[in-house]
Amino acid sequence: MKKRIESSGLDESSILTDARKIIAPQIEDRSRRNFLMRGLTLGGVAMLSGCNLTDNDSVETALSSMSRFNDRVQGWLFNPNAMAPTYPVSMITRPFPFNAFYGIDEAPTVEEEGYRLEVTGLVADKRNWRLEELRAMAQTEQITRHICVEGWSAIGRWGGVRFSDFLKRIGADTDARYVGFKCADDYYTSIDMATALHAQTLLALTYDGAVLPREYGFPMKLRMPTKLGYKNPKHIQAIFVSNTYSGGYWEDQGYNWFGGS
Ligand SMILES: Nc1nc2c(c(=O)[nH]1)N[C@H]1C(S)=C(S)[C@@H](COP(=O)(O)O)O[C@H]1N2
Ligand SMILES: [Mo]
Repeated sequence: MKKRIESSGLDESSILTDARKIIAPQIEDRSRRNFLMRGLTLGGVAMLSGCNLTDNDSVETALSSMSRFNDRVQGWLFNPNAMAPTYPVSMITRPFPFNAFYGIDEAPTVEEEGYRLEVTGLVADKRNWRLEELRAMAQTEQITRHICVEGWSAIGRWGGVRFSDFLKRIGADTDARYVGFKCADDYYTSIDMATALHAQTLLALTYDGAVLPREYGFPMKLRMPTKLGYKNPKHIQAIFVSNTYSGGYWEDQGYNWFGGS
């Protein structure tokens, strides 16, 4: 993945140092403070401030809005039930950016015909799923902000099955700790059960009202507005419920596993 923030001339470590200086005195609870200080990323700064970190002016705006860091923002960070902001259609970013650990031409082509979503681990019903069966379930839509840890964000419109509905349907053990994902391009990640059950966590089958295009993750991606971009797996082939930690593609290279609220 390209370091876009560097090419825009922004200095990542000094932005984070400033942000930590602003936030630290405002959080009384020591374990929360340590947690946030360790996990803070540029994506986190963007998320907390609602600003795109594209140039020095936007960094200034972000830092000054973080100095008004308050209970509402802390609630959003630490409360697994708090909702991420949603936006009007007019604010959708067009064209929506592509990102992966390779270029857009290498995005995998998955054929619908032979495709089966594998479901394994701590679930009552381990059968495979065809796309048609997922399309037959109740569908919902959201317009939310995707925040990439590299310092950009974009607003998009995703539709599909509420992931908590899917977990119920397969009889997942919702007391288990993790849900893991394996993708068609060798990407993988895992999330905590509270986020898996969050009302805005979506097994996305569409983008902007049409079938999810190849580059954005056909046949399906997990869309979580409460998590940074790299926690949102595209081209999902297998889902497993487990009590065993299984990391993720970027997480295993040092990115924060929690990656969001
Ligand atoms: N399968 C897969 N999923 C992935 C990635 C990837 O390389 N492969 N990259 C992640 C990162 S870092 C980002 S920012 C988003 C980009 O999603 P987009 O192409 O829809 O913008 O996908 C995430 N999910
Ligand atoms: Mo990302």
